[in-house]
Amino acid sequence: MKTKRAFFLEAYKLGIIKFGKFTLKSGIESPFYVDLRPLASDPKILKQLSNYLLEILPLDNFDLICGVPYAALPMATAMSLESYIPLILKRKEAKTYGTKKLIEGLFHKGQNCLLVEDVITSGKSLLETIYEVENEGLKVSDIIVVLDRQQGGREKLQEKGYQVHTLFTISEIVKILQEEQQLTEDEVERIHDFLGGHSITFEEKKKTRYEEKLKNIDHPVATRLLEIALQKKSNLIASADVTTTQELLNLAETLGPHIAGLKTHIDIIRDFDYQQTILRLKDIAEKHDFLLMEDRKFGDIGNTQELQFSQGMYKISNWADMVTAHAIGGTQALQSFAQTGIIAILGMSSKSNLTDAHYREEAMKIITNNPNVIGCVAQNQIQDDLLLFTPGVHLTTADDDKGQQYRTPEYVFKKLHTDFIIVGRGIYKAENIEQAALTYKIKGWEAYENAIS
Ligand code: S5P
Repeated sequence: MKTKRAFFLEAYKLGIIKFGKFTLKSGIESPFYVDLRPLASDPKILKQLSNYLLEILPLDNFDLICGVPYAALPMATAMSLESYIPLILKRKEAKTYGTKKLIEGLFHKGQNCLLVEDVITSGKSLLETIYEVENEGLKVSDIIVVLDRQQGGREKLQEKGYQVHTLFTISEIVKILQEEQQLTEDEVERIHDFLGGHSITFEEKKKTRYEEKLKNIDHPVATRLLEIALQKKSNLIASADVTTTQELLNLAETLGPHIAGLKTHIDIIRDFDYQQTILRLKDIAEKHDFLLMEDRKFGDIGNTQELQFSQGMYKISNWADMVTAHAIGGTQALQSFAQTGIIAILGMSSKSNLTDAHYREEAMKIITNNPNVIGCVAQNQIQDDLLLFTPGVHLTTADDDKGQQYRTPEYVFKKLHTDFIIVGRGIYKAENIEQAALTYKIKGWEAYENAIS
């Protein structure tokens, strides 16, 4: 069996939990909405689910299985099929004719019946079912629940002496989704406030305008980048992941008028030559007024980084306006880049990366210590006195087959409050690269304007 986490992520794709603003039956506004019924529409998932549920139960204790109508009925049926424990069926209302039975199937008094429930909130509907099942002379000792919304139901039932087993709690799920970068920190905070019984607001904080950022950030490179963005109405940084000097220069020349910056991986250029590659690139950058970001992602001790930055054939220190660097080497290591603007790698866009919340928190302490760090590469909101650069942006959000995860410009400006989008294949792999760059420029700017208003 796959891990519980992998199973959840697959099931999540069926749309069983939604995040946003929902009014519950009780009138309360909730930041999430759970409906596990779609699980039954995917036989493979339903079968797997029943096995996960059976795994956590003391199966020898039960003579019968009964689902709380309706959502848990298919789950109870699947569990019965997998475990050979006989199923009984509880009606929502007793028949008004014939036997007037409330419970259907074969059973006799004194048997112990396992109850199955999809979601437990206050526990009220479960208590009703328990009462009705017990009324037929059956015994209920255990209840299995797929998802505990953590709103007191479980405790209430346990106080009454019932053993409640749960496969997932909402906190567990929120943690998984946060780690998978499916939820923003704002959303997570709101959910925790809600679960903690605190009042919540759904107003999203507006993104800070570039003009405001200009006032808060005083590094000359950051200032320049923001000025270019405002003047060109472009927050686009094109990622030039091409492998020849000619392709690199062509991209720079064609995209130049539409971009605020060009991001290079200079070590992938096969025919690199300082004169031919760098001096010409520099000229184009000057002509079209964009900045150069060398995405070297430094990650060594200070002395080595200093050498990698200024020596060798690339001589990055001579030409890059900005460089990317990991904070992993610590505070002093991050001081290797003189006055060049540092973009610290805080969070990565690739699947199963190690930049979790703890890593980011520790990295942030190192980053904020360094006056040359002008911003971060990240997939979450960051503080306002830094610029946020977000790669993994594409208009269609299907991931690639090497772990890259994509989001739309709309999403990253609205949810992450990004300042600059970094787009690679969405542009340089397009049939018409200039048209593609223009599209990303316009979409990026529209998304920015929507996020600030
Ligand atoms: O977390 C990251 C950090 C970076 S800098 N994820 C990324 O994808 N990048 C870089 O952004 C990556 O090295 C590549 O150059 C670019 C994304 O390219 P795309 O083709 O997937 O848009």
